[in-house]
Amino acid sequence: MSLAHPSLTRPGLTRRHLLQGGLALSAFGLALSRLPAAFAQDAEARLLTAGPGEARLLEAGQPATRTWLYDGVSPGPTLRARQGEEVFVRLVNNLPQPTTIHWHGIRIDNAMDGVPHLTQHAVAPGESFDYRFTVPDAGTFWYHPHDRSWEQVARGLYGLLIVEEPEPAEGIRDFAIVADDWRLGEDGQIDEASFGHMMDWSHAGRIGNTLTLNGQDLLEILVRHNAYMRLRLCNTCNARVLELRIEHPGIQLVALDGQPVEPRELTDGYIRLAPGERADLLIHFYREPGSTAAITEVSGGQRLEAGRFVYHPADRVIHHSEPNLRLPANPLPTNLDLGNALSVELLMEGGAMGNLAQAMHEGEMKDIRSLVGAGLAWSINGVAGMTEAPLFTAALGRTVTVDLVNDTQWPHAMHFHGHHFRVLERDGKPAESEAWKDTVLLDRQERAKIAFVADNPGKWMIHCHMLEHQAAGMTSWFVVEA
Ligand SMILES: [Cu+2]
Repeated sequence: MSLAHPSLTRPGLTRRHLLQGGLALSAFGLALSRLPAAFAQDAEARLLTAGPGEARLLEAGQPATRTWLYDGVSPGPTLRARQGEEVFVRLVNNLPQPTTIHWHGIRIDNAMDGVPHLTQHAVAPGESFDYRFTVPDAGTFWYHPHDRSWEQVARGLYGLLIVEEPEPAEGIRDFAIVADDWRLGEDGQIDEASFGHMMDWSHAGRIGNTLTLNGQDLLEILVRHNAYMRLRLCNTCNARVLELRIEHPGIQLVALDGQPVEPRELTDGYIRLAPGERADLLIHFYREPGSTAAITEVSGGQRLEAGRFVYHPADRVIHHSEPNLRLPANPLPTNLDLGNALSVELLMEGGAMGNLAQAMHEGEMKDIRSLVGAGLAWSINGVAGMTEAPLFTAALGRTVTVDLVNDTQWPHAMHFHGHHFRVLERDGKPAESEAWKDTVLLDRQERAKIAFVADNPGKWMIHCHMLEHQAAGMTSWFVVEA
């Protein structure tokens, strides 16, 4: 029931183990002589293998589902690192198509951001790629492919990257829930026929029919009376905006998108998470032994029980001192110089029931009919898909404000790479939350003004995290000068 937590660094790893790792890699067609120099220097790469596998997503007695997985498990292994440490992961691609890994929410070295055609070549089947970067912020992050992510994420490729604070809180259990909605056929297998279907791409995206928490149909988490838990939630759905309710009183929200927030109590245990978003919660299980608390999903207008906390019938926890989850701030650049900001407008158009008549694509103006023919349905500032030139270029250290305008009939979860931003306004009014985010949900016809300090040099994606919208044109990029 609980996620495996293999450590990223393996102190016990010896030279002999590394050699064996190298030999294993050569079986995939990688000549030993082509291994990077770092490998020969006793560096400890953690292998992470993407490949076909099976997952038991459904209740007992139902067939296993053929999926694509990291290291054969769903969700992929939870990677853990200490804040400021180096992460060194060797992605081995055993998939039948190219792939990459994007480390969502990590303010990363641009070369490690995992975006094909922008920061690296996609990793061909049978090849490997070394991701090596430091993690500046403590918090809850995740990893997933950035090549054909609409297919690869839907098939099960994702996992958490948890960055621990220098001094983890004592007396608080750390637990993570990865939520995904799968689209399965009657046979329990992934509905492959609907991949790339314009109906999904031009509407809400690929909405699944089977919700799992940690790859399980009904997740049961055993807790004890008086226990405290830091619960890390992550929405890895392709497109569903999850509306979760934890039916337990007194739940505190302590972080969003990996960044600490001023703790506040959730109303009725309700939290809404767009694809890609994370929330860290603090729960004190103070009900009586034997109690249960359901975790439900209500976005479809129905109360679907996806998991539950089950109190041990007798056990109680005794604390010698009251646990306190006070998360220290991360070293974000928070000094927004709004007076001298680079101001950018980002207009989102298109989709079903939208008014997009034409858009630029690959340098040509195309009408909606030919756009749809090319699998496109959305535009940013009148352009569908990636452009030669970036949307904007910011000098290093410059504050950037972006006015996001959702002129469509659909919600969009806009994700910025390499930076965290603050939402300053929604529909012209000051935003309620002072959180630092990497993804912001805009409801249909909503506007938001965000701001960040462009302090991370490189080429960075901006895209909708409804993965079908991204694939169908809602994607762009910006440059931060070195
Ligand atoms: Cu979207």
